[in-house]
Amino acid sequence: MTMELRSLIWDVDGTLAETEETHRAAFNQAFAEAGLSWRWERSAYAELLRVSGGRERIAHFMATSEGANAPPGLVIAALHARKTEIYNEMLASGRVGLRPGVARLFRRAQAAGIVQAICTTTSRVNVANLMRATLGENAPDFAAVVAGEDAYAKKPDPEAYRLVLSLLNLPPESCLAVEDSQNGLRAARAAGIPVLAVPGEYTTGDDFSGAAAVMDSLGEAELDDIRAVRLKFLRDRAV
Ligand code: XBP
Ligand code: MG
Repeated sequence: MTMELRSLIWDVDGTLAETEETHRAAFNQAFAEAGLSWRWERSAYAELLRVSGGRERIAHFMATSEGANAPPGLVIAALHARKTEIYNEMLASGRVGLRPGVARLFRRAQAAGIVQAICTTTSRVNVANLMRATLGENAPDFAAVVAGEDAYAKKPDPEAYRLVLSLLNLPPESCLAVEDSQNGLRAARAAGIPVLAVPGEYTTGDDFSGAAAVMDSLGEAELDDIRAVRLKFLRDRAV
């Protein structure tokens, strides 16, 4: 068993920041601009979030919702590309901040030589702009960033996490993934990675069985607490 924590692998949406209300607003603005009468209210969006990935979410909505008939010629990729532009304008306006404790743990991990990586379903540009808008020059040096465009299958499929592990060249049990959702937890666990779950505003009701620990917030967490979560998980599994 690798005793030392080698890498923290961070999910983005819901984990680093409560971004989903901004994603939702961006989807709705893109729909309105395209002349669509679709509007995703909060309760409907909570259901739609079970489908990870914005393009996949739109396709699922079109396939399953009455009244979601698209006009001929509607291209989901183009609609989603416009949503991404709007989302990034919203990020640049400073409306999204990091969740409590995230910036401190970034700094602590970097100082301790723990490799940090990103494993997300959202686009690479969204990750870069979230970091720019929140931490600017002080964003950590991520050793790997695997984003929505890098994997064929999105979470809960483990493909993105497996890709992170191969880029880091680390065994799964030497890492800890930090995730806010059941989809993310399942993806990381299927890749063999212990998971610290930090449910967010849309995911408090998710089933986190299989997580090494569940914390409401990282606001009070120190690096030793994070290390202890992984070690306890590995020890419990070994007996
Ligand atoms: C959560 C998601 C994303 C966002 C929307 O990603 O499922 O799809 O809701 O982003 P994470 P896009 O893995 O970071 O929790 O529209 O860019 O897909
Ligand atoms: Mg998430």
